[in-house]
Amino acid sequence: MYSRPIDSIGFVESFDPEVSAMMQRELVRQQDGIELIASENFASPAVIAAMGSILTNKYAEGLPGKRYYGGCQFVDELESLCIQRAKDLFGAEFANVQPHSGAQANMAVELAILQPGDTMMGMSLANGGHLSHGSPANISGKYYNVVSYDVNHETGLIDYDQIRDMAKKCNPKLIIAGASAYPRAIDFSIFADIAHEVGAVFMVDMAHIAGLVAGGAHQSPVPYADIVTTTTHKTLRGPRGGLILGREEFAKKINSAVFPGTQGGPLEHVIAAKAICLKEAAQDSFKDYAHNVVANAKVMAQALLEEGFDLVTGGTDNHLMLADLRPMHITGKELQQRCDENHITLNKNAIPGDPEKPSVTSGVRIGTPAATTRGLGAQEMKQIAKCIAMTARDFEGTKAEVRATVAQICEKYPLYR
Ligand code: DSN
Repeated sequence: MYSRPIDSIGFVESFDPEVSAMMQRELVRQQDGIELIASENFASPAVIAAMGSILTNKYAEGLPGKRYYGGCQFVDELESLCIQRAKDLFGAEFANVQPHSGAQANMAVELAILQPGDTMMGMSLANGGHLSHGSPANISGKYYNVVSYDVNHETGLIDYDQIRDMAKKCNPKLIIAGASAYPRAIDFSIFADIAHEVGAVFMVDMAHIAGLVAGGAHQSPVPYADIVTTTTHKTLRGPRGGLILGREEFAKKINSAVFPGTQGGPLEHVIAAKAICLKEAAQDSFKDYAHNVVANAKVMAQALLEEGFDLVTGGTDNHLMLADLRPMHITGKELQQRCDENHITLNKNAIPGDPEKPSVTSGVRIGTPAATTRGLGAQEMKQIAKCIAMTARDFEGTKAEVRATVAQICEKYPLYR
């Protein structure tokens, strides 16, 4: 996929060979390796071109038609188009497309809904949640009273009854659903019921699954949640950034919480790229892509199980899986490093109840969004699972064979050439 040249590196070279050489090395790393980081993807040349455009020159604090600077007539058109595309794609009443990232989107929602010290619930980071869902290390954990929920450590699954009990006890003003490392479908209707039972605002962070939602490969949270946040660069395959969707009644508060609450000038070049990615995600071919991501993940999960890996929850419903490496007698840190050396990129990841520290971990997270964009299918998923198993079991004895397999797959599915 994307078999056309990326010209920007060559263009930079004439002005700054040092930076250009670094960009070139990163391009070759992406081309010559297999990308399995569940939160990464390959943006289209049009998305990349918009990000590297003259739109970066414009200041535009405020919203379309209500800016604090002159000369905003064209970025107004652009941002309005992006807002409309976001609302249309996800069926939302309201959209703010300015958040610079998913964490900024979440921070803005928390600022809009909560006062310092108010209670919120979110999935703990150690169990697959996200820093911005109330980690003590994040502003969300410092400013608000956070009651975190875990997954069941035996099954690896979300325990909705336990969350309901916790919510009834702590009476949160905000409940967040959504995860960075949860391999199963999340039932947003149950979460919505719980939130309504306790009078909480219900927010879903769908960053990881936004592309699956857009493509109809995961239940949409939009009909159930009051507010939905997402990044645009994961399964949605757009530029690095965030956006917020929601019910109209929250629009004013959220708009003020984004600007001036937590951000200054919006990145109109990134907003242009978001508009392009939202158009791409509305195409029929994107539906195929989203379903292929899930199909590839299922094949990869089955192949890993056959290779002797233990998977948290026993498999996957979405784009990722979490391998518990304890039966293989290797840590997440060690397997990540060995895979890096074999040009397979994945990340160490805590498993529920992990006895290892976060910098080591007993697991790895494996995702199929980027490899699927590149065109890889079931046959390659099986080959890659075998490569990961060989890397875990006998790194030195198999590295030549693994690297040859990776090179052959990368050659067959060119990227940005
Ligand atoms: N860093 C992202 C991930 O890898 O899931 C979450 O923001």
